[in-house]
Amino acid sequence: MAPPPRPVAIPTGTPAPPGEVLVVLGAQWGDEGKGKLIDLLASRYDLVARCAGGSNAGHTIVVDGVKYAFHLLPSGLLNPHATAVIGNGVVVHVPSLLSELASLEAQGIPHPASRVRLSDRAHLLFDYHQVVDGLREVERGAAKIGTTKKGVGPAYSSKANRTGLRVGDLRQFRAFPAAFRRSLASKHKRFHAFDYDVKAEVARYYEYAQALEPNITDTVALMADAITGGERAVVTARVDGAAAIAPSPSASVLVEGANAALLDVDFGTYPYVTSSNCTVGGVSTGLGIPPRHIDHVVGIVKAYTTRVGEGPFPTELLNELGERLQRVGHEYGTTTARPRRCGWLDTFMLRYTTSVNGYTAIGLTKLDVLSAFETVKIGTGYRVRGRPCAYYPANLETIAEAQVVYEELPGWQDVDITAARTWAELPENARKYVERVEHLIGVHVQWIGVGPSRDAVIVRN
Ligand code: 2SA
Ligand code: GDP
Ligand code: MG
Repeated sequence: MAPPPRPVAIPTGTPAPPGEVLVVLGAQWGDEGKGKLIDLLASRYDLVARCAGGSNAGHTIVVDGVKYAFHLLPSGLLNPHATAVIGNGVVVHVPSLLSELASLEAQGIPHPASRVRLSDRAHLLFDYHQVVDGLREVERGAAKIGTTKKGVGPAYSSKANRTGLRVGDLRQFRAFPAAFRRSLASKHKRFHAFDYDVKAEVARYYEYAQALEPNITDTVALMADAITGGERAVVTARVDGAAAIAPSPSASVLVEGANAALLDVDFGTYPYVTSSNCTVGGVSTGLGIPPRHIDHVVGIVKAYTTRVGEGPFPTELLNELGERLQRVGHEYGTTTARPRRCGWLDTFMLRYTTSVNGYTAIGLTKLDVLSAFETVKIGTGYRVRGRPCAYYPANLETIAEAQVVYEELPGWQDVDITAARTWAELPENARKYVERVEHLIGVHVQWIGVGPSRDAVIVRN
């Protein structure tokens, strides 16, 4: 049993000190409500950054009744003073990026395009990657993964195969058409020459190259200046023997995880995962931030569990209770509008993702949705063939056959908690649920979401 958590409060009102790095990560199978908490915290940070994934991600933020949907851009862009960074670990579908920027501009977000810095090392995700994503799913048949068909898997394949093109390649456009044809050729060979208008695609990319030129940056250098600016200046001073060198400007950084721990290509329920590292390691590989500079890791946990796509889900409720969670929680994909599978909270799984990500605090979201139940259950462990599992199993068949051990707690049925803004305003049974969850995970719950809007949150220090 984990010891009771020791609160480590992250200040919320004051600006973050220069050089501070805070990471927000999904702790389950995604759609935990990361976007909303990121929006809440973003006003403290100078840089808001994405480190992994692509436009498969979907974050919804509601401000004054207006909905904003983010896919490829960091949700922190809603903070009008923030600069958004798309790191080298992201796979970038340029038309999606441009249309997302145009929608945000149309919704009145101040000059979003001029606030984006796009890594020259990030890989390009082309339309043909999306075509291949669909073809691969068809080929898998009953064993399909249930991808978003946004081309994310095939784009990371091109990267790992070393046939990919990077954002920086747009800058040497003379070499681009041949490299593009070479990259496409391997997919064409594999999938028997699907229809593709190469000439038109190359012409479009010529236009994109002009449009994006002001945004393309060495974001590794940008991060180094932001985080270790002062330190680097001291080292340079020693090397040069110069007496005084002005330190490079430091800035604070909020890193936004996309997708979630159980969708991580290494730690998730492989092969029913996405193709990137959406756990804390992806922050270092996807932005060039050294691990020792990460100050806070906030895990976002939905008060129950959801999953989109295929794969095992031990606490899934394939009954009226699951349908109720889906209906009350409006559990439909932000990117594809697919219904999300629903079930009780699984703290055995959360202890596993805590061990991988090392959360320093937790944001527990959608507690209001549980007001629809007379009693609420928490999965606390798995038993396989009568024996308790000590660690989260790697093997999918083992996860699929696991019997979940549950605790049942009295609920706070029909008490509307959406107007609560303090801990004391929550019904006693809701407080007991939160306390039990934090005890089982072993990490302090600092934020509690009680509704979709920006202000519907209780901050506990
Ligand atoms: P992919 O497209 O290759 O990354 O799909 C692989 C698996 O990862 C899951 N996945 C997601 N799960 C939850 N939310 C995601 N984003 C959207 C949202 C999803 C949507 O915010 O609602 O709109 O459907 C997301 N993106 C990828 C996916 O379901 C596969 O299981
Ligand atoms: P993300 O991918 O983790 O950013 O999450 P999504 O945006 O895909 O899905 C979370 C959904 O829950 C969004 O529609 C949010 O507006 C909504 N949401 C976030 N926090 C809360 C909450 O505390 N209560 C309720 N009822 N909805 C919430
Ligand atoms: Mg989402």
